[in-house]
Amino acid sequence: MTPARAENPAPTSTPARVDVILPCLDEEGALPWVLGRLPEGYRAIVVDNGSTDDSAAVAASLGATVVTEPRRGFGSAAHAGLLAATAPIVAFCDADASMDPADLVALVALVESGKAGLALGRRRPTNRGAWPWHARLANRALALLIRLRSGIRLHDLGPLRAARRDDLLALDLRDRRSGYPLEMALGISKAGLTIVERDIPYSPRVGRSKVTGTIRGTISAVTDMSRLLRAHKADASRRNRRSRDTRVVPS
Ligand SMILES: Nc1nc2c(ncn2[C@@H]2O[C@H](COP(=O)(O)OP(=O)(O)OP(=O)(O)O)[C@@H](O)[C@H]2O)c(=O)[nH]1
Ligand SMILES: [Mg+2]
Repeated sequence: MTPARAENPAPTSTPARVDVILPCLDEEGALPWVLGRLPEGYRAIVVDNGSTDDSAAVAASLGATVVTEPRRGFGSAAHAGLLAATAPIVAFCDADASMDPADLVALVALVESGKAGLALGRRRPTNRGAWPWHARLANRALALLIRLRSGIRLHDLGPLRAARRDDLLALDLRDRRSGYPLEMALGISKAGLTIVERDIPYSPRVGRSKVTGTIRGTISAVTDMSRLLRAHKADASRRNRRSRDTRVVPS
């Protein structure tokens, strides 16, 4: 399989403070606004995941680092971006203009100050068109399932997020589809790091909806995540049993 490839890495003289990974599948219409909203000192890494439009050329012309990841899937694209990142803090943002990269500043501050191991943007829709009812319902059910199966209390496994690059690499994430954001949250929590949420505005995307805008996409995302949660619960029970079995009994 062809490995991910960085096409125009950032100049080495000005290392970025934050690398922003933007998984991208046919987002040429949204990229100009998204890339224009990046805060100072943040580098855009656009991971082109087999776009058939001009996403890669548009991103490169606007100064973004473009990584090509031919293996399809949100997790594939996100992970290729993580492997290409070099800044101490990495952030993730959808490339569809549904969220504002400027909102990353608050999330990055939480990570830099040590208050969060993983800072998540909790999506607050700006109007009724921003988040279809089935996606909102699925998200609520997922948050409840996460709480029941893992004890992690969060409202939204939002795609806008920030963490330390080294912490994420240490998780050795394996999911390459929609389960990637959940696997990250479960891994961060298992590593004893704190997850913090902050509200962020969520607007209607630019361009055609691919995942949550379709019922099929939502079902496939929920299936991926349920599988991960089952595995997490089984792993936690195994670890509990093992620690009970190996407990030293005082004589
Ligand atoms: N769906 C999908 N998105 C990908 C893929 N690779 C990269 N992406 C990008 O991942 C980001 C999130 O995907 P979206 O299509 O916005 O998914 P979503 O926000 O759940 O749903 P919609 O915005 O309603 O489509 C976007 O920037 C996509 O362009 C992939 O294989 N599938
Ligand atoms: Mg979207």
